[in-house]
Amino acid sequence: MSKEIGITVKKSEDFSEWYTQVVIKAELADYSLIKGFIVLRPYGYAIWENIKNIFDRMIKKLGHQNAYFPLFIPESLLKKEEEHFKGFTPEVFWVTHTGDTPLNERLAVRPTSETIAYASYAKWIKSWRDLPLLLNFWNSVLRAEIKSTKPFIRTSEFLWQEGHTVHETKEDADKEVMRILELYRRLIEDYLLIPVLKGFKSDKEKFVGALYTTTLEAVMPDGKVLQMGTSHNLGQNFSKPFDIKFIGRDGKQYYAWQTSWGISWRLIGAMIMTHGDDKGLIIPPKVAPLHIVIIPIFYNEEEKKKVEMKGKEVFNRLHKAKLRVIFDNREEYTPGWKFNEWELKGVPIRVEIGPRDLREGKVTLVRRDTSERVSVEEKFMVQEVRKLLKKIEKNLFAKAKAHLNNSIHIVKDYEEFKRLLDSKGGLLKACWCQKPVCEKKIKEETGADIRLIPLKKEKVFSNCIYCGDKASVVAYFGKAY
Ligand code: 86X
Repeated sequence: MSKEIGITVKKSEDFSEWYTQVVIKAELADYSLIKGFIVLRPYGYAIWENIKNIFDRMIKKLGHQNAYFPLFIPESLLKKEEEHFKGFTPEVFWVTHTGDTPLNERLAVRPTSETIAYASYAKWIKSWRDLPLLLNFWNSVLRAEIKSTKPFIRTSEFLWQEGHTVHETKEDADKEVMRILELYRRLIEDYLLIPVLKGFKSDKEKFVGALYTTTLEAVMPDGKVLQMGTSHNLGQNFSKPFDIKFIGRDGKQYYAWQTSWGISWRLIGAMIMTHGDDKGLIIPPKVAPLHIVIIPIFYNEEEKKKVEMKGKEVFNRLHKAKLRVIFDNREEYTPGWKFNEWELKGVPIRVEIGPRDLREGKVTLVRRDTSERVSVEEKFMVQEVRKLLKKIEKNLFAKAKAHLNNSIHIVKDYEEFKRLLDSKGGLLKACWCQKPVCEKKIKEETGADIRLIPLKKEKVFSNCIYCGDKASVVAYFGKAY
């Protein structure tokens, strides 16, 4: 493979350029004609489908159902909850015409579906017997991103799921918020192999429409912190303006309690950043479009025939074992070229079949994550592949976990806070008095905000990192993407 086709920068030297090259060259996505919008290519879409299928299975097990709401939201509806809408106005795309005829009322292209969904919820919910209502939407949303855009991480249109549930009591909504947060943790840690911290957002960072917001945060290799998912208790903040009421078990009328939660294709961006290396992508097996690529190696026509036959046989065995496998017997490329290409694309295991393997009744397995080679007897191949996939998962998660642990710094002093933030980034664990002004000043002076306050309150170990007054919580600060 030529230099232009492979990645030309080191991950450790120019992380941003490395990231972009991996996205484009591994054919996950491409830039489009419109700034801030990307094209999700088949290989990237296949990863999204895997993520979607995994999470879809999880929520359906808990009783959620999928639905679909319109792409357009009438302006009056979007502005019904004025407070919630205010800060977001610059991000909204508007439709003003059909053909050449101006519309009586502008239509917002959905930036999130609370308002359009809750207008329907108000009609559907009458009694406590209609609750809980557990719906989820797989769709795309549009938010004009002007400042900075980055494939998967920040784009003006993105694929996501948004869950919107309705409950009888605050406690039921609390439980829903937390069980979804735990599903997100499982998806992100056990499938995408990215360790996260769970926590609450501060009042400044929470969703304005929520009573409280919970979050999952991960630290990327450049020390920046990335929000991986979020789950809100909306309280009655929407049920009141949208008139979502129900007759309770006691015959009286109540406003309902709601939650909303989301994850997006940003998870693909986090996966690329976390696991990739100088050769390109490394895709965690459970979300990989392909687990295994088989590459035949031969030096003459006679060997070619035999290796080709064996390759097909091996393919069938792996395929029957429900492994995602491709037999790359393209004749227009050399084995070396194929190695590079599939390494760039992050396929976890390469199976090489050469004349010597044939003679010995073996195949050679090569790990993408460590480049380790093992020669295994053909009859044990399927079980060896399974073992190797498990080992790869363990290794990828352990490496990422070590990075997360090494990225958390305990700080008691503001000068050290600034020094660490500039030199290492990551998450700075510091005590805070919970006065908004300290949080605001820190953000202004350092660019770091409170990424999370741990779910289980941690013991305060100093005075407020900013003002020196008595502190009331431990917060994790960091610079966000
Ligand atoms: C906040 C809240 C919530 C469901 C989630 O975080 C997960 C999935 N929704 C989304 N949010 C907005 O409400 C919003 C509203 C407008 Cl009008 C906008 F232009 C941008 C927005 N961005 C985020």
